[in-house]
Amino acid sequence: MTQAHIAQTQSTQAQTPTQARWRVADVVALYELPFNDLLYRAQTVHREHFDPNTVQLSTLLSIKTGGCEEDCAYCPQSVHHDTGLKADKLMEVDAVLKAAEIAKSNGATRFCMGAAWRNPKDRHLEPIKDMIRGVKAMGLETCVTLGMLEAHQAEGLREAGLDYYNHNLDTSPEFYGQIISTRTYQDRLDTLERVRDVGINVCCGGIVGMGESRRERAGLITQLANMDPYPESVPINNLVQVEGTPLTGTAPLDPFEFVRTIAVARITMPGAMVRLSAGREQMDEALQALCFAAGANSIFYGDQLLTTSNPQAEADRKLLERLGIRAEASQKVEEEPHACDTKCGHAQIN
Ligand code: SAM
Ligand code: DTB
Ligand code: SF4
Repeated sequence: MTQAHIAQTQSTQAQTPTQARWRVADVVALYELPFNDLLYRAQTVHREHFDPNTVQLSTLLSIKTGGCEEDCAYCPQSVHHDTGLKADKLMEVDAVLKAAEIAKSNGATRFCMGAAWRNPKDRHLEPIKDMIRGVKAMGLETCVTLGMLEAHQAEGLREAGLDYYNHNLDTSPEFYGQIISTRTYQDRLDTLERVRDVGINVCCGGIVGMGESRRERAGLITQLANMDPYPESVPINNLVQVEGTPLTGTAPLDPFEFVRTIAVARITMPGAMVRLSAGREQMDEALQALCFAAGANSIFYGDQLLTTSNPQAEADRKLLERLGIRAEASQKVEEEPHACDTKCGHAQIN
């Protein structure tokens, strides 16, 4: 692909994001640009769509940890791997809301709740809907990731006011079989379609550093960018190697290749939140700064991801300050009760 073609495809994408289709070769061509050219393009696109000096702080909470029957090779929560992780049952609503209050008081504006399930049971969704209503009433953006969903379950989450559903493609269709055998790529696409159909924002990304090739990384980005429309939110995780998982010992990804992945995600999905997700604790500050320069505009904030650790909140605040990056401002919450059908007395969010 020529430079002009890249520019043209990019501008078409910016105007009509649901129509432009990317070929894997186009995305590989972006990866192959000289590093500075790639960053320049990503920065240009980023500035057209976002304030480049604002980053969203998102706090993650594992509301149901471990004991998952899926065999995802990267995941410490799978029963197929002996990682020594203790399985817990679903957290109580009050405990989750307390954690969200703390996240908010620390400056987070988004709260993501994750459960180690292949799919949720209907009876699990009732307390989860209360969690969503409660977190939303605090003025926090809500996201949950619970595994595969049926249509009526997606509808229930939408009724509870869920802002985003996270469900990752994780990698390219070609590499996928080496990572997960217990559910198919199509299963994931089906869940994403159900989420999209009910009008919940789609949060969908993947993991790099699992031993995939550059073409396979480009294959993941191509799949994401060609969704119609592309996801509103794209988490890019760098594999966190956990002892006992089959991927422990995988050769770490070249850090610049990680930055390139962020940049390519930004260029191909210009209006998406590109989230610098798992793996940040293993990155030094200069590398994280490059990720922001490449168009990442959200991080997980707080000392814990789901089961693994994340940089200390204080260290993150200092890093952002040194870079002149502001945290996204929180939403205003009015004092009057909203029309919650549980008569819970939650405040109304503007
Ligand atoms: N069980 C649900 C599912 O798989 O959709 C939700 C939770 S799952 C832990 C959410 C995502 O976390 C996975 O899709 C994967 O992208 C990411 N993840 C899990 N373990 C990881 C690891 N060790 N390193 C990086 N990302 C990881
Ligand atoms: C996503 O893409 N990354 C987050 C979130 N979505 C749920 C999860 C990262 C998990 C990292 C490994 C762990 O802490 O267990
Ligand atoms: Fe289960 Fe999700 Fe972990 Fe896969 S990634 S093993 S589905 S918790």
